[in-house]
Amino acid sequence: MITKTAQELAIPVGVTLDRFIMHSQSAFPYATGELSQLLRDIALAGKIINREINRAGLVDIAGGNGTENVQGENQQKLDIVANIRFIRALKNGGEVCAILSEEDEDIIHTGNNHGKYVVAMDPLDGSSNIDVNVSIGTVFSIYRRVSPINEPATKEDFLQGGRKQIAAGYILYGSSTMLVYSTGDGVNGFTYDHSLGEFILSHKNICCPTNGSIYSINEGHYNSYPEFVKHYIGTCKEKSLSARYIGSLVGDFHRNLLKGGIYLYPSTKKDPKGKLRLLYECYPLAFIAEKSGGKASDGFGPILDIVPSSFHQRSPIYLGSAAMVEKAIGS
Ligand code: P6P
Repeated sequence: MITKTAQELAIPVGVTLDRFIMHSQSAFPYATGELSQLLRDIALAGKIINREINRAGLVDIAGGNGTENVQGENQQKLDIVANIRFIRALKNGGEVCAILSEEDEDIIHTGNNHGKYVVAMDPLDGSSNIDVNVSIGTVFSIYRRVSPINEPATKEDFLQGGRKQIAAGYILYGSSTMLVYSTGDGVNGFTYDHSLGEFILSHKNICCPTNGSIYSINEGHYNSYPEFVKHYIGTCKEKSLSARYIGSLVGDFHRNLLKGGIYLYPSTKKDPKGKLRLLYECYPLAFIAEKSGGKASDGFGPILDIVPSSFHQRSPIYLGSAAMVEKAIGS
């Protein structure tokens, strides 16, 4: 039984992430602290990656790594660093029994078979923007494992479906570094204060505006979009909406979440199933969108209702302000 929601606890802006997590945990009398610790572990990895990214222009850590990931995409050096840092932080934290990463084909077993949770993540999305100093981000999704405790995690732990996420969020490495997450009770944003080395509550109970004046899509792929998408783009132009697309999902999503807007990545000839990955990009951002009053669809139904079949499957996505998503998909 929940006595009070985190929001009702009237936690003031300005508190540290640690204190916020502690207050929020007190709203769940039977919480045993493992999820709280897991969130701290993610925040720690974010602080470390933030430091690496800020040094990227100064040390030989930017640019391509000369390797490809499971997606066949050129890995950036920071992709590798971010992947290693997150895996290490989650391993050392002890709460996670396994990880699914965009950078690795298979499940990464942490050895913590007593851990109750699994994490699916894109350690550094938009990393091709690193060399040109455009915002990039980490996206993560947390599930309670369904496989037996004290045994290795199984693929079923990761294929539970979007509605089974118990928490999800992202870290945006931009003009400031922000952690935005939800454990199901509202969405809250924390801005990293370098002088304190702490994430500070700066955006309490984020609500995605029902409508907005920003649409985010790569119009370079226009000719290969489905007709309903071409029609929607036309209506955006008729209404003189603002086209904002930085080629970095987390940055585009975060702006639209705060100001109102829609991000669209439809199926294309190159990516007939869409480009973005369901388990560690679409599901977590759909979770954040829905928990803040927005919507996320694959063009046919809610992203969170898609039944997953494989770790790295892709999906079209229409994500952001509810009224704009509904109009885009013609519902
Ligand atoms: P395109 C980055 O590679 C990414 O996954 C998202 O961050 C971004 O929104 C999208 O792909 C950009 O793809 O085809 O427009 O270059």
